[in-house]
Amino acid sequence: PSLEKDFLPVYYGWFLSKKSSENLRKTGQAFLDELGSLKVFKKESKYFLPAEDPKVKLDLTSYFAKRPPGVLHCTTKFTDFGKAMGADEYAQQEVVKASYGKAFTLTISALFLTTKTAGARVELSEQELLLWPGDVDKILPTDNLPKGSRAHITLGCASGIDPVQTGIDLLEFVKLEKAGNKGDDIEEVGGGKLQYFGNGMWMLLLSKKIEVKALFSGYYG
Ligand code: ACK
Repeated sequence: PSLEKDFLPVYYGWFLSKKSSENLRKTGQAFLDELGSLKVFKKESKYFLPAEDPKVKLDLTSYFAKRPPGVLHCTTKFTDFGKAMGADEYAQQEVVKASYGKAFTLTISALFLTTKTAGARVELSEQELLLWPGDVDKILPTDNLPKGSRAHITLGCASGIDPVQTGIDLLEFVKLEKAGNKGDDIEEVGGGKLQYFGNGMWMLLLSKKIEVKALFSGYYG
């Protein structure tokens, strides 16, 4: 019995390099600034405004004021110090042990926001998918979505919202895509094609995907 078994992290994931993290934060900020200034967005901004006071000026930066501290990350498995379902099984996989402390390149294909969260959608490579848990790509037990559907980097959360919501929101987009609701193609903007799925759900498909460097590791609270 090794001492290591007593050390399961809060979560496993890829932690962006300082530089990649700063760049992605800037890109996310630019997305909020641009979206917030668009007429199509303003027309639909009621989802982001308090019902009792819909005339207040919306500032997306202060709306998504809960931003992750430190470098940005892409969670693979939330293990909760070993208390979460499947935590041990995940940690004991050879590929997880062998990849621990290794650097990867993650590809970001889109940025999205809902009334609850703002995030970046991550497109995992075959090799990266080996580190993806089998049980996280669903909201309902009956959901059947491609492996890695949930892969994301949280950029910000609205007041009162926990970061776990970002992955759930992304799954909601994927479910809409799968149901054939591709999202209205709103317009070409700076970074790509902006899609609107209704109910305050926006996604920017990046014309030039972003690559970030990231270390596979664990986070200990
Ligand atoms: O933004 P995230 O992916 O969402 O990164 C944080 C990280 O773990 C630390 O809180 C994610 N997280 C929290 N709870 C869960 C959960 N139950 N399932 C999956 N991810 C979670 C959160």
